[in-house]
Amino acid sequence: AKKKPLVVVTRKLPDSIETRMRELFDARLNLDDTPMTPEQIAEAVCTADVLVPTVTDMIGEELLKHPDCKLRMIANFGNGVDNIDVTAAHARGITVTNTPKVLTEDTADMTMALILAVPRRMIEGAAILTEGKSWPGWSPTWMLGHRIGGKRLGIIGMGRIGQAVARRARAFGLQIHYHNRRPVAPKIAEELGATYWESLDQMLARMDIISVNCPHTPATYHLLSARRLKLIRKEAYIVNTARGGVIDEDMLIKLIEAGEIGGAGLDVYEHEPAVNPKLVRLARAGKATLLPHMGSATIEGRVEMGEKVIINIRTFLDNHKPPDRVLPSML
Ligand code: 8YV
Repeated sequence: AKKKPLVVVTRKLPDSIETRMRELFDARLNLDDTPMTPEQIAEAVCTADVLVPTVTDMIGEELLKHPDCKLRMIANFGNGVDNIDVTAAHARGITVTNTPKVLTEDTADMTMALILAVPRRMIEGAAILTEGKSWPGWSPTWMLGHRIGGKRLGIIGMGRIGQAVARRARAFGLQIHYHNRRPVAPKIAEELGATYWESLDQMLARMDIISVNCPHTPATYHLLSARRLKLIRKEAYIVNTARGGVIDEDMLIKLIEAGEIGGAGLDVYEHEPAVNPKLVRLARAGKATLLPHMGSATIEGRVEMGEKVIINIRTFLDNHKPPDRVLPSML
């Protein structure tokens, strides 16, 4: 019988996905989910035909340029591919795929949840009851947040997730503004009632809530730089469910501490899984709501991501172009 291609999966995946992978491939799975060390990943790159990494695995140029690298495909379990040097992979003829679309709605739900939770102080309020603090009882002036309806939401990155956020936000009465490399199709802009800002600077200076929904690429690293963060209004909130590296996190912290930005709702961080203790302090002071990278964390979503990975691998091994190829020109 023909030797099955070796597929190395770096993390534990849903059971149904692992079962299917075992049937289809010579699958080396990670059943106890201990993250692979850089050495183990380097070894995998030199033995596997296909690698299935996640956001926690850095697949850099050095690994891909290694003379013993025999990888033919990197089928990322995740939408964002900032963990992979796509250009280096491409230069070496390695196909890269991701798992778009199946996590759009889940990520948009979590973004909307933060857009609601931060101004309305939901997590702060919940903590009063669950962390054994004393509740003085209802009062007309206690635990007041800010109204959502009528406020201006500025979405940075109007791709699939940004648009799904806009759709939700519109139902909550927010005014939709966005910055993107180019405007969305007029039909979509009309459906979303969305105003395009070519200038990110100008948009930032006028928004009540800012939501980061763009990919992390070399071009968007610290897109919200120190200079741009200073343009944001004092009362405004920032929500980030994309990637921590899009925001200069140290400056964000400084500005919230100084009362120059109202607060933040974050699902992602610059140095995951480390979370800057200053952010935790801000959260305790009711100035930040922090989630541990849960944007796409639904059982349904993770199974569908796994199914996408399998389709991409099978199509590739059948010598066809996989549906979710990522090319350097797309970044
Ligand atoms: C996952 C994500 O948490 O797809 C992404 O870009 O951030 C999430 O779906 C993770 O990336 C899985 O690798």
